[in-house]
Amino acid sequence: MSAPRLSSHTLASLPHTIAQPDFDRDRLTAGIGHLGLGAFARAHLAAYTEPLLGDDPDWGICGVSLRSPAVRDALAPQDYLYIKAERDGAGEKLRVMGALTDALVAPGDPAAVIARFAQPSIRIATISVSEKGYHRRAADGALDEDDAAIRADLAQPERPLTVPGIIVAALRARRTAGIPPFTVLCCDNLPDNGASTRGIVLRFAEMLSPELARFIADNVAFPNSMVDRIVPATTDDDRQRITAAAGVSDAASVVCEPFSQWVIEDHFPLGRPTWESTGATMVADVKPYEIMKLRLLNGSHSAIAYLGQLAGLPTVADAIAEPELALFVSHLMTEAAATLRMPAGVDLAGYRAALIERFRNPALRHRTAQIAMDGSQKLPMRIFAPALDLIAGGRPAPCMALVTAAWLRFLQQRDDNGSPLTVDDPNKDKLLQAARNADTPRSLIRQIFAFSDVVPTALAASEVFESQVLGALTSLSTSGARATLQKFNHREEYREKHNETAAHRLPADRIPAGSRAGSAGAR
Ligand code: CS2
Repeated sequence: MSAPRLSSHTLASLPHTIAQPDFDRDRLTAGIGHLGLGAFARAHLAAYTEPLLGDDPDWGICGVSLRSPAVRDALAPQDYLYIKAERDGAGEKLRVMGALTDALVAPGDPAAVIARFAQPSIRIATISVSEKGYHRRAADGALDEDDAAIRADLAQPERPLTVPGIIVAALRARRTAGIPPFTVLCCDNLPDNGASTRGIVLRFAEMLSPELARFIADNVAFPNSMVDRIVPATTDDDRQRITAAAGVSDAASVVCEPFSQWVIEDHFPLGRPTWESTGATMVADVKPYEIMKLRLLNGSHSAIAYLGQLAGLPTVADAIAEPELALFVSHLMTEAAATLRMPAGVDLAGYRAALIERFRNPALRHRTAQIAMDGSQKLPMRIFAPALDLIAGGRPAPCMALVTAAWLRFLQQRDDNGSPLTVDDPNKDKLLQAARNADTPRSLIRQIFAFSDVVPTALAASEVFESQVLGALTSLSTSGARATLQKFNHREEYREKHNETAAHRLPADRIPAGSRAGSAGAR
């Protein structure tokens, strides 16, 4: 017999071991409009907000899907309830989440999204749409004005489907109605993510009306934030396991690690939930934390993803269990750490060690193929930016070069056993065309490095970097990922550096305040 569906009506039948919303959901109003209702927001933003709703029911979340109705269709019959499963080697903790008030789908009815975001009760517009959802030129962060979706929104600004299109239309509607603008809070892995979002929104607005752009520039806050929680795509196995434990079926479950972190610049003119009381850290300057996370966590993730894909390793945990790959990640972190300037009080050595433990989480099936997606959007900030910092400072960047080479090799769509690999990337057509045209490793590098929207021209022009990438790519092509890592890790310079980790310890003794395992929304 199939299990009944999770909903307000079936909540009472759940085992007591599964936590439930402890506030009156009928009193909720949406104070947050969220663009991008994927698993990440349901496991992160919602987890930090949920515990506050008993005291302050005005901060419910109205979610908007920007592409398909699938998540709305999964949530609507469940009264927008879903189960969050935090998992690690010690076990699994389930919690029914009740912070969502409703969900809209932009492609079905963009006008409804604008109308909703124009309501005075919405005071913050949060966004998690992944890197490609901003339609930015990855190498310099500017709005990609030639992007087809951006052009379509500029042609029909009252029916927008992109992030800048929706934000600008909603801000315009509020202004016309005399309602003060909401704060825009980016929750994606972009450097200076608030400022980046502001740049994109302003450029979009400017192309419609310079006067509107000036209004936004003068009146809308775009605080920066650093978000962190590993949330792999939910699998059928996850759903079956959760159904078996809960006795109800849930088409919108999310599975995540216990760890989470949120560092937020405290600039919310219309107010905000007291996120600091659920574990977020409010600071004046988020940038060092963002760069640390992008270069250490996400940079390592991309390394694991491409090398793992080449070596036939399906998950992050499989990959990090390979000693040579783990050693390489440690070298990569050392190289990246040399580009960071952290405030006193941040223990980078502790942060790095915690990352390796998180990558080892045996209870998450975080697929290397998932992280390998959208490389042209991710590598610029994770790998190319630190590489450029190093090269510009006259230092070599051999680990960054090796990750770049692994990505180029991945674009050839064969792993080390000759099995096919799938490239999923908004720039896929031109990247794969270039990869097919290239008949030597050098020509592959040159063709991809010629895309100035992806690879910063200053990095592409570096002979030192090109020759490091060439060495690594030649080795990956002839000997495969494992042999390349083996050779690379045991180079003289690394043998000398093995005992040097203490040199990267900065003044204090803690991971940045606010980072903690398992507390967000876990009560
Ligand atoms: C990952 C991130 O898929 C990816 O590119 O690197 O989604 C990563 O899991 C999160 O940023 C962790 O906070």
